[in-house]
Amino acid sequence: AVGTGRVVWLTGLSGAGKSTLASALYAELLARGVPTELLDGDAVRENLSKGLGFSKADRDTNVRRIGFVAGLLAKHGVTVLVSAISPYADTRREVLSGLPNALEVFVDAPLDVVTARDVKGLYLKAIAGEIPHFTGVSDPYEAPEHPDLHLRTDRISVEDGVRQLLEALKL
Ligand code: GGZ
Repeated sequence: AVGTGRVVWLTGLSGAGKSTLASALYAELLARGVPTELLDGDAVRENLSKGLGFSKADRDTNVRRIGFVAGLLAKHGVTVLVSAISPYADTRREVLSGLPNALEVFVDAPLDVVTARDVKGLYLKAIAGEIPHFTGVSDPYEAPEHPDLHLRTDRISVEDGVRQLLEALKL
């Protein structure tokens, strides 16, 4: 029988580098022949969570759906990389504690850094009041207190982040 796959849950602000790290790790795991799937916030919200907004209830629903699918995949030996803001500590704890083999990874860059990067121009709009309930600006982000891995993406490279993730996975 196949073993249980790992779940790597990347949480952090928009623009902190969750998707970048997840896709780089995904490519590396595929190259090594590890069966891997990527559940990325953006893609999930276009499909599995289409129609959900950014209230606490909707974010929690989104996070629980991702956790449910991650559990199904992991049960079949697939390593699952989740990248979603998942801002609420209680909901993360609930979902992660239901996954037997999960790592909580805090993808961390300070608000002033992600605001300065503003890859998609969302922070500018959020600060101008054009996006209500924007995480870190007008909506909460509850950082993990004891993450399995804490990556400061303003201080390390993507390659370094991937190395640390592989190490955390003992790969
Ligand atoms: C936060 C928002 C918002 C608001 C749209 N708050 O950096 P992005 O653009 O590409 O990724 C963000 C994504 C957040 O979706 P998640 O599923 O990761 O969030 S959660 O886990 O909280 O359910 C961002 C964009 O959607 N976006 N409006 N108000 N991010």
